[in-house]
Amino acid sequence: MHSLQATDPEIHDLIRKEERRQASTIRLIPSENYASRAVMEATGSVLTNKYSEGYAGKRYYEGQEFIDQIEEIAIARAKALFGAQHANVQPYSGSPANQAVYVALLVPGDTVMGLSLPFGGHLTHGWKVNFSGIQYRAVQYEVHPETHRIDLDQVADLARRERPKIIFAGGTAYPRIWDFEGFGRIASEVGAVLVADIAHISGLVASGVHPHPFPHAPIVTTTTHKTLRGPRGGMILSDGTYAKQIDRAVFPGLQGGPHNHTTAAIAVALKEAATEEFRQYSRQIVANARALAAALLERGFRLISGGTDNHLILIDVTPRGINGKPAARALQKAGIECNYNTIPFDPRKPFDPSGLRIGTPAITSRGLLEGHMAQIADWMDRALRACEDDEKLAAIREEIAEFCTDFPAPGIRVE
Ligand code: DSN
Repeated sequence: MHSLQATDPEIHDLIRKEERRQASTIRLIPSENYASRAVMEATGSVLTNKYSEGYAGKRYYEGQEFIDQIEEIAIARAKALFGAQHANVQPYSGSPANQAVYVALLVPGDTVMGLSLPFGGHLTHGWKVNFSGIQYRAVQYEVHPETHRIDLDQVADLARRERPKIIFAGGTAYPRIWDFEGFGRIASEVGAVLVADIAHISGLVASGVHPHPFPHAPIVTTTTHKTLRGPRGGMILSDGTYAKQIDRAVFPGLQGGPHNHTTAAIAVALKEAATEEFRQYSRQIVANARALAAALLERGFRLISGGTDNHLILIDVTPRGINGKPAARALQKAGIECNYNTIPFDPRKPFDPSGLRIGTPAITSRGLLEGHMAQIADWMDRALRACEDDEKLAAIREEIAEFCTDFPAPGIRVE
């Protein structure tokens, strides 16, 4: 990054520091990953210079001969990887992708249904402070009070009572399999459109490690940077039924020019995700999460729903005499990055909740295997026992930095 260094040493140095931070810590935030060098090269290309409002063959600016090809390649790869009839690769990220679905299918005031945010849903599935809960009539399902799993009977009762036009299946802190087939049956019964938001699990779905939302959900939304390991972006995939409405909602309904550099990087990530190597990576994410969950249980951690089927684990840390926020801070000091999170029926506030959310996509990208998970659980256990002791936390951080040198982070060249 010589040009950046010469033009803006301040920003250059901060990026270098962030690079070293990402390389020398154990990153357990389940929505984060390490994009490949190839993905980042596409993101950092001249495509950022170009405006392309519209869609291939129908743009409002000249000079689209290469941009059109790039977007068409991204669309073709998305359709092939997910078995979709239609793909829109222009949404700027997951929230705009979901917003486009609202604009495509609903008018303000219509009823939508989704998993409540504090129970593991997403802001855009009808949470009260989000556009989805402000402009639409949102009804929210929760998880079962004992199993902490989604209870399809409860979902069906709510859907029959409230008759939503859209039902969202998907979330950000749900460690179990989504039964898209079961959701599809409920949606059909009440005349709702099922939207599967697979942002967290799209890499797992693409690899066949998590059940597929097609044909149960006609519309599937996703980000591209989580388990899919692409650039920060979004996509809407569908069975084609609502293709025109979706395209119109993204542009001109909500967005202007697509981020062509992101579109190209999405195309690269989709090519990477279509390989056997990526399928193996996805299987390893889940194997690592299961091994990490088992190692945490052995050390007395309380896991929501008792474990995991996917890439993430939700921990109630309060039985250890600590809350989520100070626990996340202590782990951060020890070189383990995660986020504090609400747990189902959390008696505490979202900004100071009872839980921690962790996951294995990023560490699996570095090549960590099941055998390494006991070590991570051990560091977490030690860090939470020593949460007031900065010296002990710093010592763990050093051990972790040393450990990380054996597992180079994809996309990062640390000098
Ligand atoms: N911010 C994402 C996550 O961390 O799960 C959801 O949008």
